[in-house]
Amino acid sequence: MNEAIIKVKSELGIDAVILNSRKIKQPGFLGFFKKNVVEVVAAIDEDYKIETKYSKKSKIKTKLEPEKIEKSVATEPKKNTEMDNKIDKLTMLVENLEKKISSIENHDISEKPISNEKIESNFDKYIKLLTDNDLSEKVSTQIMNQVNKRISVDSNNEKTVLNAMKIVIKDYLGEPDEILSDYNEQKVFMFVGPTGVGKTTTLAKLAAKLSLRENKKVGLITADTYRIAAVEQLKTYSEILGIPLSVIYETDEMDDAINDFKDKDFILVDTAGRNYKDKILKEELEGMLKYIDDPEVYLVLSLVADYKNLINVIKSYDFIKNCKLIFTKYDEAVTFGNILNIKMFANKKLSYITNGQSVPDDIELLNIDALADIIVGDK
Ligand SMILES: Nc1nc2c(ncn2[C@@H]2O[C@H](COP(=O)(O)OP(=O)(O)O)[C@@H](O)[C@H]2O)c(=O)[nH]1
Ligand SMILES: [Mg+2]
Repeated sequence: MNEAIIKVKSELGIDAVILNSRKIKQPGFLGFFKKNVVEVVAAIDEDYKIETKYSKKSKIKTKLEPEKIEKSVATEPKKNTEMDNKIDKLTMLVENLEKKISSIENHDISEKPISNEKIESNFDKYIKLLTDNDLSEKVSTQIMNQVNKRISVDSNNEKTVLNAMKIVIKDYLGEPDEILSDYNEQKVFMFVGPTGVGKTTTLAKLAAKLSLRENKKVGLITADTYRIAAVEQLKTYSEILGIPLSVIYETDEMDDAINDFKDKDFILVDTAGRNYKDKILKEELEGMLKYIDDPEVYLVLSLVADYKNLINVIKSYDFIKNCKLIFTKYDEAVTFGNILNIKMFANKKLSYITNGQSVPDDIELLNIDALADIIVGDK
């Protein structure tokens, strides 16, 4: 029975449910060599999106010739009704299954059959594939646990495993959010993030998209007055694009600036880079946000930054609820695992990726299919 349960687990995953089990007497020569065979019917409810060989509801029958049959399972209480009998058996099977799973999870190798060792070493192989692309250990393990629940991670089905990995990754990334041009009311977008990540450049790219490509009336506001060059930079874009720019020096000037742009479909607000550890950052951004109805905030992050740095940035901006993430400098980055690491850590929606300095061309909506391919090394 133990062997049958392990086989069920390795074929259908730990979510498999035992539907029925029975002992079958095998015919033998004059009653000799008769062996007890155990038949276990198990099923897994596949409401998950992954398409595997066990998609939909699938059942397998496992026949084994066990050397030992546990007494409790083998002895059938005679007085119970058939239903009670089945419930008792089922309870024992579930307990048994739980014991097996916990021994496997506790890496108790002595109890593991060969096939599970194989799964284990393959598991490590795929984890390494993911961590090589800078996915964190935690996220990589999470992905492989999801995969392992659906399909058996053995060496014969690498293509299937990679596909399942991609599906789990895409699921975790989620569909990216596009700046929509079909709002009924005026919409204000605010760009926040550390110094030098590309906020101003990204804002200019999106302003160009909305005004030149979609013929929307756009106004620009900048609150980044700490450097003359920063104002000049946006002023230049505003002149080239023919879009008005309003400069504010104090947070409460936001009110007037927004009112002056009553006729605009969209207002894009640039903010100061500032050291993200700076306490004034929160005061300043909150001070401006309170004048904006239903603002849409984009937190701009550079793909060149390392994981720890990105985590710190996310933490220092966590007072802004519902912001979306834009990743810049795709063209300069070597690995892209951080997009998923940060997505999982921050639980914010992804949106655009920028891939160069050219305004307005070097920006596109994140392609989760392409990213999933890259993360599993299937470029
Ligand atoms: N390679 C590369 N450079 C970028 C990208 N986006 C912005 N930059 C450059 O990064 C630098 C800082 O950009 P800026 O928009 O001023 O950053 P801000 O301080 O966040 O406003 C500039 O030299 C930009 O041209 C990108 O996607 N790729
Ligand atoms: Mg700037």
